[in-house]
Amino acid sequence: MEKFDPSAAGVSNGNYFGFPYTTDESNVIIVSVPWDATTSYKPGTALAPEAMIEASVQLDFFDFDVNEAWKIGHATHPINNDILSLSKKTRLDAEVVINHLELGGNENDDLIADNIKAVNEASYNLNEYVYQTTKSYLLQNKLIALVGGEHSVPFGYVKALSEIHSDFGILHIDAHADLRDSFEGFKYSHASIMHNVLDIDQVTNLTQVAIRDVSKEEVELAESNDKIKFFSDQNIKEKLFNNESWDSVCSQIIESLPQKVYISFDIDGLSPDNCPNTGTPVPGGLSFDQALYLMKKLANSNRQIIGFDICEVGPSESEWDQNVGARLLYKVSNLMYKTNSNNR
Ligand SMILES: [Mn+2]
Repeated sequence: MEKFDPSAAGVSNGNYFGFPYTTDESNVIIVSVPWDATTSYKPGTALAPEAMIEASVQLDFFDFDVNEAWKIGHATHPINNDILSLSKKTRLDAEVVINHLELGGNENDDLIADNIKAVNEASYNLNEYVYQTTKSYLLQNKLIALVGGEHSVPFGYVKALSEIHSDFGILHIDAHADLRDSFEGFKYSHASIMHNVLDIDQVTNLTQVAIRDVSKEEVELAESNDKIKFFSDQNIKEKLFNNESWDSVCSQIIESLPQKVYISFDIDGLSPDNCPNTGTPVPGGLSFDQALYLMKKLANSNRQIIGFDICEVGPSESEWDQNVGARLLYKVSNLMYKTNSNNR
């Protein structure tokens, strides 16, 4: 392994954190998915991977929780520009549909049938790309951090994990429940990701945290499906206002999860000061520190973090959104490695 000085000035070499490591010599592979074809409100998250790479170079790499974390080996799987092009093209089809619906049209109108079909086919191909890419690294015993893109992107990754792990839970941090059975006619919409992964048998549990912008149907599904444990933002905050500690709330969240945990982190689960340019910002949410405390407590609970994604970071000129995203990416990558380091 090339020598890396974590205290030197950051190097812009196209890799996350400016690390010099190849995929072969690394334990954690960061896979970028520059995709925001179905975003309904503010597009732009397809450019998050590039922006997070740029912002990540100026981080300091000492981690209070993981000894010499920069030696773990974090490698960057190159950004696939064909995916970015497909996202742009698909977004044009999606916009025709979204505009039609916003003008009072119906999902079933013939006028937009071809556009919906094109979006669904492209999303299917995207899922295949993510599945193939992540599956090949999993077979090499690598850990993977997936960086979106909109929140539809982890489907292929969760599917690949389900072929390696016979049962696992998902810790889903998000302002939204993402439980819609398709949205605006799009089967693989950002608003349907958790509905879609629940169809995977190996996903035995879904623990949703910081949820605060939901439909009636989503709440009904959460309440009626035994797999789902629902920690709404309001419920969490009321506990805190009534003098329960954040530590105690974290224990309740973690106790709802099985031994193997996948983390799906929509950045809008955090308070909007951490992600002002995300696709669908919502007031409320977790502070950055609360989120990190939950991640650390999960890692220390004897559970194994088998993978994670960070989605919906909306790049900004100030670089603030991508700065927060990059720090979260580094911390969760390190904790994931720590919970797996006994068997590697
Ligand atoms: Mn969300």
